Amino acid sequence: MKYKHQEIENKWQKKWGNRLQFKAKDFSKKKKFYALVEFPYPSGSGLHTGHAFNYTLMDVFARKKRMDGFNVLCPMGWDAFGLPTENYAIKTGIHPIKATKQNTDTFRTQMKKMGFGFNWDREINTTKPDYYQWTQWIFQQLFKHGLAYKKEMEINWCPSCKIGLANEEVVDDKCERCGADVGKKKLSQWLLKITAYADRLADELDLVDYPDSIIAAQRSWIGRSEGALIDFPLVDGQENIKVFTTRPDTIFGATFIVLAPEHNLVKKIVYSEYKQEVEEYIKKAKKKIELERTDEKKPKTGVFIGAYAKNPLNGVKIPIYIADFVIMSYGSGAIMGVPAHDKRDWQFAKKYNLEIKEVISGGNPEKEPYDGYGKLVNSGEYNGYNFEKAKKQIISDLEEIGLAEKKIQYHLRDWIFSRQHYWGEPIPMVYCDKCAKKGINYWDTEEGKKIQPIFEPDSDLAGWFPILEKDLPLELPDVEKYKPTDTGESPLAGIKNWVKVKCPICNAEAKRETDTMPNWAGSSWYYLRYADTKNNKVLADRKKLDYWLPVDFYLGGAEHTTLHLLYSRFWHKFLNDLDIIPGKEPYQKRRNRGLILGEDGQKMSKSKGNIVSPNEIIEKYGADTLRTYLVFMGPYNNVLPWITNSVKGIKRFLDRIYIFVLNQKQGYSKDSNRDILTLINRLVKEVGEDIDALKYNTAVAKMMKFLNTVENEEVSLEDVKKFVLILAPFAPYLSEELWQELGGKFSVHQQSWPDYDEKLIEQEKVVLVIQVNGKVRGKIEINNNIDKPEATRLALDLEKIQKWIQSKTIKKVVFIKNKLINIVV
Ligand code: ANZ
Ligand code: ZN
Repeated sequence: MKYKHQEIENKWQKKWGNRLQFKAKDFSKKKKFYALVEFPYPSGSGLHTGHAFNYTLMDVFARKKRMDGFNVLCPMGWDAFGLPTENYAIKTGIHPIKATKQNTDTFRTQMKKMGFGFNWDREINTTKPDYYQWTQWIFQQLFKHGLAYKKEMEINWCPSCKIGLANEEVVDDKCERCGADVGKKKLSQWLLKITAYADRLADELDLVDYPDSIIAAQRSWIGRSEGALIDFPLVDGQENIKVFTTRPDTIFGATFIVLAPEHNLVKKIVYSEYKQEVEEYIKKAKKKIELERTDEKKPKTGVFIGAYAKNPLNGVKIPIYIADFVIMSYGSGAIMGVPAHDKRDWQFAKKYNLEIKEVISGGNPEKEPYDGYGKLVNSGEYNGYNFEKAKKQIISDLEEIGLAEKKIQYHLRDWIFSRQHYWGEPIPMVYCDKCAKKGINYWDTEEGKKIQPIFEPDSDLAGWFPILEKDLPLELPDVEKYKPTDTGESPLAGIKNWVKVKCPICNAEAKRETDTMPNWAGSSWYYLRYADTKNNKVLADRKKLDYWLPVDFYLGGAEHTTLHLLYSRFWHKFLNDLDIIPGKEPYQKRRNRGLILGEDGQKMSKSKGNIVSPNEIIEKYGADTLRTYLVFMGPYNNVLPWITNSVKGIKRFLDRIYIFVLNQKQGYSKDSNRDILTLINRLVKEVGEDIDALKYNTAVAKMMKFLNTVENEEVSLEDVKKFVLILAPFAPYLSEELWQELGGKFSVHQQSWPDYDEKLIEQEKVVLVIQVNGKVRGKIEINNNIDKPEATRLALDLEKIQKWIQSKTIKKVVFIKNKLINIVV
């Protein structure tokens, strides 16, 4: 009697075939549950351990939900546009469509081997025209409603990949992909006005269940800053310099002004003897990318421009500089330098020997900048004010004389939506020179007049028209070369007869947009399409959306905490504003999984040779072992190193389960004895609760403990079956095999989660006193007779106890059963 994993897994894969394909039924009377896990980019190297981990976490959860009687939607698809496939095509000449097909076939096969019960009848692929038709359609809606605009922009430019890079694709001033020095290039780009939703994207995080860390990351990415624009009049000249500050309370400490080098006043007010130096500085600054300029660690540089400004409150004369750490696109592109209380200003003042004037008490600004709280000093009539009160008072006093206005500023920028690449969704727009010359824009046309833009279209879009809706999808044409051109245009620009098109308005000869969309586009709405994957009239039927949305649980990786979540929340809100989809938020609950490291405790990577291949593990130990191991490694959101010995341990655990169940089969006792009955009932309850709370590791540990206890006992058929049922989400193949051996009905995966008898589980409760270093820090109600490790775990789980322990090491735990636990640190 031996557990032959390969035989069993192959057999059930065949038998299940399409018969046991889980279906999510639209409008079923059962309660719906939408369980979404991030869809992968199907790379050439197949499923990696991170994927296997992510999908196993979700598959266990979804299977349990099905057993609980929910109508579960747990779909899968492919986010397949993007650079790796394009680079592969450039290298090999193989068409990206073909490469994508190969890769998705590999991924699908591997996922099926892993036993993932996705709704395969709802598979989507962002690179298929019947999908990206709607990505294009959404873009057009954004345009029509004033949320897409064109702008000549300096972009981060990699001269080697010949591609514009988003800020996050620039690492240490170098291209993330090829390592070349990143430069800048001016290109006309499409932008999406995500900033128009900044407030809602920040505020409506209150409506969802995300971990605090994700909420904080999103809020900081949006970066809402409340401050004021304050005018500093020039000493010689008419103009005022507007500075943006979040700390008007420190205005008496302003000892200089800094303008961004690109500021349009610079050329006007610079004194002639400083002109040359200033111009040289501007030239240098223009070559730098923004990240380099704002890098905290880089030394501050700047030049004096000869001019002075007056402090609007006390008339003190202060010098004006330009410096590249001030960015033109933020606030007003000018700041008041308060070196006593701002780190960058402090560095700048030290370097150029400028006065450091303390105006908030509490620190020692000669030694280091003090950005803490305090009362005002050296600030005339405001002395003694608390800084918060001073802030309000100073703004309103300046407002009264017309020298200040309140201003809310966001760090969030509009989303640069153009890519000069082949393998992406063509942007379905046309530019007509003739219409442009006449100043005709979309909202002057018959169709456009009917549209009420949600936001005032704010830049000159004359001559830009969406291609007609009936002409969508605009399919990606074949090209000879996939490589972007030297001019920065996409390869599509080289296909003359594709570019040439009739203007939809005046029928004159016009040009197609040749840029494509960023990789983020297709994933910004994919969760909507799963509700109705085959619809060719609308992006998804409204009734189906009403039934399935919102996503009840969205699981993914930490790398998507800001951009993907933010972009998709933005599109969701927009589509909801158009009343095409329900709800303000797409994802009700979001959790990030942790990271699996190699056996050496390092990030898995080819160069380190520490990659674990899911395929090999499946061959050797089976998919059930791999799944159970992955969830047993530790809390799902931790950083977890791979341990091959523990994989073997899990395999042995499954071996023992196999033998235990089949042994029982020889002769079931009619009833389990009272102790076993209690144990199994408690196990069913606790494993169920653990799965719901994503505490898979403790669930598996409890099953191990149970097996240890009952392995050589007589257990009733009914109770053995219960054990097999709760094993099912973790080990779908083995549980199916055993279920059948036990004479169960066709599939274990069509059964309900077993019942348990609360009365059998009920235990006498006792109050345990918790001490840290001998001092009482809390009390907790626990089950009678729990052991020391369990009590320790429960005590350490408490927040009020954690507070006393934090990162200190635990030296000793003293435990008096049912009475007291003392943690010595
Ligand atoms: C005076 C001051 C005193 C400031 C002080 C800070 C502390 P956040 O919170 O990120 O919005 N600032 C304004 N515009 C800038 C620009 N274009 N480039 C670089 N820095 C700029 O930061 C707002 C603060 O960043 C502003 O408040 C300004 O410095 C600076 F004790 O004004 B503060
Ligand atoms: Zn025209």
